[in-house]
Formats: sequence, structure tokens, C-alpha cells
Amino acid sequence: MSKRAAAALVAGAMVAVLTACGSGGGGGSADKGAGHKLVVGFSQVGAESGWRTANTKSIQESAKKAGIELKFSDAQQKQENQIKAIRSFIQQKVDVIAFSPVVESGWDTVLKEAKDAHIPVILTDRAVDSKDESLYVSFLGSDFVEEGKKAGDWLVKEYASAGGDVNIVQLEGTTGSAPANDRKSGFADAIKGEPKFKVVASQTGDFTRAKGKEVMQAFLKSQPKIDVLYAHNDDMALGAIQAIEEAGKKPGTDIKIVSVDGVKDALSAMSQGKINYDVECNPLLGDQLMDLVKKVKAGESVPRRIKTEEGTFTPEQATAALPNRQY
Ligand code: GZL
Repeated sequence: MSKRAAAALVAGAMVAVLTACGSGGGGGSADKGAGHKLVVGFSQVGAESGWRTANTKSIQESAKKAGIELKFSDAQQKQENQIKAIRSFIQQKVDVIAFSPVVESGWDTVLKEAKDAHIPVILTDRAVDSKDESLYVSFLGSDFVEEGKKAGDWLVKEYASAGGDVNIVQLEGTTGSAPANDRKSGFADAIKGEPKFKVVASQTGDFTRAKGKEVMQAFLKSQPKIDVLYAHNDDMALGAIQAIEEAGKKPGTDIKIVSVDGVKDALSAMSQGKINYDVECNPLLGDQLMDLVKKVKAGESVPRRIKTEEGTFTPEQATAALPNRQY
């Protein structure tokens, strides 16, 4: 082969390698070499609950373990802060954007901007209600309708032999969020065949202890008879327990409590008889998220929906789980 032909062959091969490296499936990696460290922009809802703290810890630790650079933003439960963070990640040309949308609606515009920048988006924990499925590559998180159903099914069994009305008050999660919408509908579906169950009051406690206590105080003043509290998360249930005790009543006895998350503080309250049933919601999504990130950047196909596995706790199970509970 002539020297000219050999040189052309080597040059051609060089171009192919550089192009391959630059085609990491995202605008952010177009100009980065094969050895480039993956960069993920993560917009977190906030730090509103024990569940969220555990979720953040899991994501941060998993990124470190995976050798992935994490740009982390806490939105303090404000959608406008999440949108700002996503725009900043686009400007920084990160490889992948991941986030837990504080509410279901209002994401299409900013997710289209990420798509136009060829930066793949992964949803974790909460879903969006966008009809355009091209705006994100995968959704990793719990089935909140199932969680609400588990709570309702427990109540139906617990009150199977009860005669009169069972008055329920409901502490809802953040208004417009997927867990609040779905835990409410799953619960309502589970109890709808039983006329004795009456949801006499339902209001958002925004997934926080403080607000959960405040709203429970209002329920206790306005409702002549409360038999059950259904709280969309443990932090609101723990706030409500303070209100119930300050009103001179026994949580778990005078007012039965069914909650969601399964965080350590709630399992501890369960072991003291203050919460009667807890539906687990698993916050430890970090490892699965980083695995998804690597697969997406390698151009591998990933499932559109990855549902996290989770169980339920009775007081006996809570007591047994407590010593080794990570969060
Ligand atoms: C559920 C998550 C919810 C938790 C709350 O996956 O989005 O948000 O149940 C948290 O504790 O605030």
C-alpha cells in the first residue's frame, strides 16, 4: 500500500474514533473524549421529610460510588427552582438530567429545551403528566396508587366487623404532586365499596411535620368524631401525633393512624403503638439511577418504567425492622 493511501486510512480511522466518542447520545458529551467522567444534573424536590433526606443521601452516595460527577440542586419544594436548575444544567451541557418533579404538571417547555439540547432526562421518585413521552427516557419510582390501595385495604380489614360509621381525616401530600394525587385515589378506590367509611375532612399538610401538626389541630377542633387518620407520609403523621397527644387523646388507640413511607421515626412510633400501619415507600433509588445513567449514555435501551419494590409494616414488623433500619 502506498504511503499516501496508508496515511489516508489512518486519518479516516482517527475521524471514526473521535466521532464515536463524541456521539454519546447527548449534546453535553459531543465534545468530550471517551474517558470523560459522566456529569449528572440532579434537581431534588427539597428537604421536607425524612424520606427526602434518605433519598438525597442515596443519590449522592451512589453517584460517588459510580464515579459520576453530581451537580445537585435543592428546589425547596418550588417548581420554579427546579425549572431554573434544569436550565442551568442545560447551559452546563451535563450528560444526563435527572429530577423528582415536585408537581405533575408544567414541565413540557423546559423538558423540550433539554431534548433540543440532546440531553436525556430521567425521572426519579415522582412522575410528570406530560403527554409527550419523548421528553424523558425512563421513570424510576414507586407506584403511589398501589401504596394508597394498600393503606385502604388495611383499613377495610381492620374495621371488617365495625358496625357504625368510621370517620376518617386525611392529610394529603403536596398539592398537585403525583404521590398526593395517587395515594388519595388509591385509598379512595380501596374503601369505596364500604359506606361506613366517611372521609370527613381532607387537606394538604405539604408532606411536612409542622404543617401536618397544624392541620391535625384544625381537624381536632372542627370534627366531633375522628376514628382514623390517613397520612400521605410519615412526617405529617408524626406531626399529627403531637397534635393528638396535646389534645389529650391517644394516637393509635383513640385515633388509629395509617401512614406511608416507613421511615425510622415512624417505625419507632409504631413500636410504641402510636401508628397502626405503615406502607413502605423506598427512597433508596441512587444505585438504580446511576445504573440507568450509564446505560443511557452508552446508548443502551432502558425500560420506560422501573417500579421500586416495597412492603408494609405492622407494629410487630416495625419493631423487628428498627435495629437495622437505614433511614
Ligand atoms: C414519595 C415521595 C414523597 C414521600 C414524602 O416517593 O415523593 O415525598 O412520601 C416526600 O415523604 O416528601
